[in-house]
Amino acid sequence: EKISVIGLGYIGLPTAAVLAAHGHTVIGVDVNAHAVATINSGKAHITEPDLDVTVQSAVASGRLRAVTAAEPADAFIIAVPTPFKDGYEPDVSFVRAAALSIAPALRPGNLVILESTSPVGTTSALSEWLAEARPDLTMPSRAGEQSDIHIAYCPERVLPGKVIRELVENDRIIGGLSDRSTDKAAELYALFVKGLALKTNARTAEMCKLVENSFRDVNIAFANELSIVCAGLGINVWELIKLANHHPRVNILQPGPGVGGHCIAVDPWFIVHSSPEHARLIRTAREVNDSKPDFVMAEIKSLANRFKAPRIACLGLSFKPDIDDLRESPAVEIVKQLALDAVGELLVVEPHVNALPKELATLPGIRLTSLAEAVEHADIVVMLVNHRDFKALDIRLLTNKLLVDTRGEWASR
Ligand code: SAJ
Repeated sequence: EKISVIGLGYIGLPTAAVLAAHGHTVIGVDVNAHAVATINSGKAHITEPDLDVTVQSAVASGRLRAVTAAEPADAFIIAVPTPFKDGYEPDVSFVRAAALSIAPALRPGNLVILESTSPVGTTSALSEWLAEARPDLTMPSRAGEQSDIHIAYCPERVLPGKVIRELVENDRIIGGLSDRSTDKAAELYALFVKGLALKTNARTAEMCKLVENSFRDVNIAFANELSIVCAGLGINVWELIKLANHHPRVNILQPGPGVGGHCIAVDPWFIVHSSPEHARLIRTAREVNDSKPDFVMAEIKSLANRFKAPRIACLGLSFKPDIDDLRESPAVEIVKQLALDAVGELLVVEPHVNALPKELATLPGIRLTSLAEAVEHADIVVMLVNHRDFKALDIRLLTNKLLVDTRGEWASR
């Protein structure tokens, strides 16, 4: 079995490497020549625990090879980004580009799987794009007749930081455009997945992925809203949540500085866009989470006003603890706004990066430093990301400092 993975990013590369580790021949395809060269030299161009070693042995064994143009294979797995445009309209142009790139390589009997988070209907659009490019091949239909190509939607649901393990262990949703497509895709995942293969149709599978992340977003919004309400009422929200969660049917998530990453803050908009009048709760949750950084900023500013030349330690930049991913991070947003508003001297601590990201590096009054130095010199210490290193901080060092604790690390002790 020869499997081609289109898009060698946060999902595609680990998937390609894990398939190769299970003894399959994998061709990874990416338009980024630098990524392709890096992978062929046995390295990963993205950071994820255990990914480097998995890629290295996959390439060394000769089972994983990266290229910039699609080649014939038995199965194609598409894992390209699906961002949104202005007005929150999903942008599926990368899926279309991937479809057009594999079309010339398709042969009867091939299986095409879409893994990218996608608005409902994208798998069926994918089938139409392939049909237009290859009128000589028949595409699957629900009517059940035989087709040359099998097509299914199978969302990835791995958690950044645990990708290699979750790729193998998580249950998979498998939604084909025909029953035969669903079965074919299930056979493919059986090659490396230990979790269950849950079969459905493509539209339900597409919606399922969006719903999982929206569920989390709505629940985090509930926690974030509570944190703002409680601040006004003089109640410690962390203690409150701990107490409420003793109820057997209550499980409130943790408030934070906002919701980051490229999934939970994006996917709910796909539902809102497809059903703007009815997805009211989902939209409001997005707005609540998106506005949380402003609340944190206001809190920091009001403390900073007490000093002539405030020095502010900002602990953490990544979008969640113990990873180096700064994409869509509320912590970056908050630090950036503090710098733009010249609120004070900013001592930024982020043990997972060697330099400030570009958007921060050019701003005045901001520098990356060590935890010890930042805490020692700061008037105000802001906990933005509860990294392991920060949790281990001796709280006696914080005596006489003003604290803004967005993660409940100190406030909940
Ligand atoms: N967060 C909170 N409070 C919480 C939990 C999370 O503020 O109680 C914040 C985090 O700090 C972070 C954001 O939410 O900024 C998202 O973090 P996350 O750990 O909830 O999720 P992601 O974005 O790393 O991964 C999610 C996962 N989806 C779900 O848990 C439903 C993952 O399984 C998906 O595969 C991934 O999105 C994806 O690719 O869609």
